[in-house]
Amino acid sequence: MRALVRAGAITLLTGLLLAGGPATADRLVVADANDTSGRMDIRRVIHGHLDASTVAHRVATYRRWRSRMLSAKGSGALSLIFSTEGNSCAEALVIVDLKDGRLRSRIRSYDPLGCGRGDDSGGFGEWRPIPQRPRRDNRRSITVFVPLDMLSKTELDQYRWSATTFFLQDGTPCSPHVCGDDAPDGGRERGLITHSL
Ligand SMILES: [Ca+2]
Ligand SMILES: [Ca+2]
Repeated sequence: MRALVRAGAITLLTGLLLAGGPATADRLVVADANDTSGRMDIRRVIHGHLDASTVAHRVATYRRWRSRMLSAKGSGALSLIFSTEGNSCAEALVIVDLKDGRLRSRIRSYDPLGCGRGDDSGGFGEWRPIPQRPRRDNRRSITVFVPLDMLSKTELDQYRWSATTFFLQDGTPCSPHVCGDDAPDGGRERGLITHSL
């Protein structure tokens, strides 16, 4: 709950869905400030369900951007970080990119021993492709799906997550303070949003 308070403006919407299907009450919208420059400044993050076994995470930005920003030659990057074990550590990382003209997402274990350092000191797992491809809802948003059985080997009653973007300006890497955004602010284990299942 503390993460929710830190997140700032929060709107709870019930009876709505992120991605179609039967009505559920678990959709959460968390606003993020217009707090960085560039096309991938996050405006809000939203979670919900695609179906009973797959959770959905929408990242909406203030400005329009093309999916090719996420290609190998593009100037942007989008990742989601997940904490599934009820502590302050993050255990899973999802990245989204454009490969052969199609958006894809992949997941792997994240910082398993570093626990908060966000580096590879604990080693990373192998990337595993997520079967459900990300969906562009419009030019300002994207929804990333994650099967719960890929997020955790054990059945979850909740998990926590955040979104991070990085991008270049004029082809030159710039300060993370200028060219990256976390939502909620703080990102990583400090600003994770709780998704109760
Ligand atoms: Ca922002
Ligand atoms: Ca932010």
